[in-house]
Amino acid sequence: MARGKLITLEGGEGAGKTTLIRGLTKALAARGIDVVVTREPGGTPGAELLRDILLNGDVQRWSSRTEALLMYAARVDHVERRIKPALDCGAWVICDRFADSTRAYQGVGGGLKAEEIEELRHFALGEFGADLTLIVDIDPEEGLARTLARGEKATRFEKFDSGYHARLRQAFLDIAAEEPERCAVLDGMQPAEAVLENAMALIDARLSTAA
Ligand code: T5A
Repeated sequence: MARGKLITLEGGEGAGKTTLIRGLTKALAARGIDVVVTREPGGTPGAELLRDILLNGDVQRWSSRTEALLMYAARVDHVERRIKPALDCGAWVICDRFADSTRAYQGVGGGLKAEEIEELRHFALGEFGADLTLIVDIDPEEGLARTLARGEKATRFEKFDSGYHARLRQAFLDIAAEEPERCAVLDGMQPAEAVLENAMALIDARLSTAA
């Protein structure tokens, strides 16, 4: 059986990743592809426990270094117990955030050096990585407004100041520019239907969708 594909979605707060994943899941399933949807931090029982302590509580609850280690502890559990087994069964895994979020949030946002995060990534994952990364780009003010409009409690990361969120946006765009073979940028300010259409066009161009 052919190995599945790993598609990761990245971007700032409220960019529309979860909404896009719903559309992608339907569109790919309609082609007969077995789709597994998951998220980070989280995706396994152990990683969801780590998600809870990472996202809730005081903004300064963890240093960036501790956050990076906890994100990677969750990620290793997720990759070993959920993502790799699904790929081995031929499923396409769509993951809401992955390693680029650590580069952006704990690296550029939190002040850790890119080399330190790269060492951690290599120790944790070796050569394992996404086949395609869709970066949903949005004005951070709009993204935060969308998340606040849902009326849910803000996560620790949403409480950081606007300068932090502007740096994150640029960090994701820089990652896309550094790795154009793996990454593509989508305009998240467009209506959700247009974002989905553009994402499917990229998938068709970059990945074989023959089930
Ligand atoms: N984190 C994560 C790190 O710091 N390091 C790491 O290594 C990792 C993996 C996760 C947090 O953890 C941090 C980053 C995050 O802060 P989360 O709650 O999962 O926390 O946060 P997000 O991933 O940002 O998820 P959100 O749900 O907040 O945003 P989404 O999924 O991008 O957006 P979505 O689809 O839920 O849409 C938000 C709202 O906008 C509407 C939707 O209906 C919804 O109400 N919407 C649109 N409106 C207009 N036009 C469109 N195109 C729209 N698309 C969606």
